[in-house]
Amino acid sequence: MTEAVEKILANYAGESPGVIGNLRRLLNHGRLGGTGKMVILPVDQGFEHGPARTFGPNPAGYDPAYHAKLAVESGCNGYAAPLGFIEAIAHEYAGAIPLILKVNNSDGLGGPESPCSALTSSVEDALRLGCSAIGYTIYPGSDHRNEMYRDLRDLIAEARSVGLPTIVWAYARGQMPKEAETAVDVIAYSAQIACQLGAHVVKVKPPTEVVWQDAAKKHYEDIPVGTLKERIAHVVQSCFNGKRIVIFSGGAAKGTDAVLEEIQSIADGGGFGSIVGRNAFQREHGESLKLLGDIMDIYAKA
Ligand code: FBP
Repeated sequence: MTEAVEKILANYAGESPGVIGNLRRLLNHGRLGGTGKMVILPVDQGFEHGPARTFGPNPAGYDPAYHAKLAVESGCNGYAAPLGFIEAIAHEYAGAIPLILKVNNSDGLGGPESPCSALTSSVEDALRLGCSAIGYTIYPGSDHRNEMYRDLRDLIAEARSVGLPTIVWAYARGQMPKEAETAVDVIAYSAQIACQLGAHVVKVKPPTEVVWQDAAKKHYEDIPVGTLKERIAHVVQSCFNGKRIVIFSGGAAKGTDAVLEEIQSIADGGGFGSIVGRNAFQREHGESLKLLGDIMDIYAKA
């Protein structure tokens, strides 16, 4: 037990021991175990973007075993994936690394206006597969957001009743242009919604300098958001003043320097960590191990 982890968990007082225990498991596992920071490997892009876009750059990734092994070898805090990928590896990896079952998913074959992920697995599946948490995506900005919020309310209640925490992917999309999805006000707002819905861990994209909502613009005159470090700090503040864990996604594959520069800003801004998929598993095995190690080193020093 470390002070850093226990300080974070104190913000979850009132939760059931099962939920707190699984959060402790996530925070204490892997190379960053005990630091209060976390790096998770998410591999749901096969469902979200399709197999060729996802696994084409590194065909070893068509095999579900590849990702669980990568998550363990690199020392990630956890591994998140939809039902099929978790079912394929759970017999070997449950207990070896915290598994996170992504219980809803959206394919890339529908229209962009009113996105709504389908429920693709259950809390019962998560228990059966030895998972430490469930994951769920909301799309604030979609016409279907209220259905998603209602489903999430039920899922959090069910997961909590059996001691599982919920990680919420908060992705604004739907009735807004692409640049609004990552606007700093929209990211902070989406993160706040996830916290208000009862998320134990929130996951958002790194925000840009854009402020999208007219009603929010004048308030951002007084909030420093000129640098990524400042924007991260604002998102952390928006997650109950740092009392909820918020982690940031890696995004589409990019150069190593760009990835590490972004991670440094996330760490400097007080972010709790990263959930890096494509930038990890789309690289050749040795390179992805090196990059994940370098990412963890940045958080370890934060
Ligand atoms: P990446 O690091 O690959 O961005 O993964 C994080 C993630 O949240 C995945 O879980 C999810 O499939 C993906 O991002 C969604 O990305 P996009 O918004 O580009 O569809």
